[in-house]
Amino acid sequence: MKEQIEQIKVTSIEEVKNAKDLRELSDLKVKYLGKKGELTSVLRGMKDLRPEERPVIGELVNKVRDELNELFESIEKELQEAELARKLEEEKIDVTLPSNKAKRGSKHPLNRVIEEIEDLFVSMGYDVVDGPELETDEYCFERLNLPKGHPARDMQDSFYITPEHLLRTQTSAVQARVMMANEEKSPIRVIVPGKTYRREDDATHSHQFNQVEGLVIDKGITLAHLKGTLEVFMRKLLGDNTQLRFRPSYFPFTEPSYEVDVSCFKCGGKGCNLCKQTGWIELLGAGMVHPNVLKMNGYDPEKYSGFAFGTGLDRLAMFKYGITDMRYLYRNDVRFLTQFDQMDREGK
Ligand code: FA5
Repeated sequence: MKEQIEQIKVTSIEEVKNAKDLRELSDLKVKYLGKKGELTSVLRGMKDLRPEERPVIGELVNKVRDELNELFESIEKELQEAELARKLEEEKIDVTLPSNKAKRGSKHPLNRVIEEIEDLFVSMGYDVVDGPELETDEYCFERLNLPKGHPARDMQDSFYITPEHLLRTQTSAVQARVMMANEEKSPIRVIVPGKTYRREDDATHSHQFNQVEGLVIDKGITLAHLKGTLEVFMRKLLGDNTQLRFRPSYFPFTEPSYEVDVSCFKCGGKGCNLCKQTGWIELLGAGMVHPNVLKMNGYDPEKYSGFAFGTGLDRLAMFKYGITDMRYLYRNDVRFLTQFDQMDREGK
């Protein structure tokens, strides 16, 4: 048995010293010192020895075990240090190397137009507000004088989620929300930029597009205020020489209602391919807030009047930047999107 223990000692020391990594070392620890390890099984065999032999063998086993434990500890330390050194070497960062140049993004043309409009209206004392894109039938239509079954609902092909919920077809929905939320029924001056949705899809119509709504309610508001405001708005965005033309139209929530055209900023009104030789481009719906809408949303039409307008931001961006297909705005093509920094810099 003594020889067996000596043999275990020699081979185990040899193997432990040659362990390549911590995992191998831990396997060896199990092999020799674990519950079912070689030294432990020697101890178990002691019951078959003669009584006088037992203390001698016991002492020997304990000595070998202590030696082995010590060896394991020191080799473990060595391997840990080697492992750390290897990691440090591998994960070393050379901070003096030149960096990979981070590409700078550029602002989306729609956001450029939205920010320009917001800046202008905030400078005129307006608040910028928003509303939910998943809207109720009540706010998108009913509170705007479009009860269920009204034929003018057909003008806007809609995405209904339930019979009472739809993706809003117009930012006008927020008109009713702002009026209802104003408990004191005090004057209102807001613009509402935001996403809108209709079941349409071609070069000048997208299923998702953006509108900006304007709503002003106060005592003594007239059509002159609407005209003046839209003139400032369009001249700021499209150029100082822009002329406006009001054509009678129909929206259930305004009376009177207008389609507003702007003089073609490409040809100055002479006629070109952009304006289809008419000299005018249709850009806005607008009008004086219908007395029914005021009443339905808590404002007394005998005391208050107001104007509202709504314009498609995608179309504005197309005109401003000469974009020929609305769908480019939604394709995420970097080559397309990065052109506008330069255009804005050059004041185009
Ligand atoms: C309206 O949506 C009214 N809410 C506007 C309004 C507001 C009138 C306040 C009176 C008072 P209209 O359906 O014409 O009106 O749409 C307004 C603008 O949204 C259009 O001139 C157009 O620029 C844009 N637009 C409409 N449908 C689409 C579409 N599918 N894709 C892109 N732009 C669109």
